[in-house]
Amino acid sequence: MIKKEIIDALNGQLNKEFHSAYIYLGMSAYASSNGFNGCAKWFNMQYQEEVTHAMKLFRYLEEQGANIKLKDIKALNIKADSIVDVFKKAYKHEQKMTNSLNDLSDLAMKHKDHATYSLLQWYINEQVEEEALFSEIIDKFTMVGNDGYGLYSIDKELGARVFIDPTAEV
Ligand code: OFO
Repeated sequence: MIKKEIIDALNGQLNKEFHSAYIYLGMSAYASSNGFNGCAKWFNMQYQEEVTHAMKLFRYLEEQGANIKLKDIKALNIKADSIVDVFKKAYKHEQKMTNSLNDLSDLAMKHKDHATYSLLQWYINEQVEEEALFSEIIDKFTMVGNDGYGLYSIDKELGARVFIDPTAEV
């Protein structure tokens, strides 16, 4: 039987995943309104990915017969100086998500909740990929600086992203 402290923490994480989706949708809007349509598409895919993260947690809570709480999602206002600044904020956000998942994993361990611990390892591995992805994009933008053709090329490359549901069973 899953413990109340774990359910509360997972409900908190559920809210953070939906909030992440919201953040990326906001970043997508920032990118499109600043002429980076490829980046807008890329952030829209990231938004969709975060929804799948949230829904994986949602299903787990359901399977555990836990009381699911859908809390308020904080309003947001993306302020950035440039497109690379947006990706830097996203990278920082992912680092915060990693810390949150690590704390949750510690909690599951403390309660000897192996099922939740095992679920959380999926998220933690996913975070390694996400952080690497953001860091790689930031490096590319840093490399081109303000060069118009460079920015255009990165935007085009990011716009080619195809959505793959990371939670889909293979
Ligand atoms: Fe990218 O954060 Fe979800 O887990």
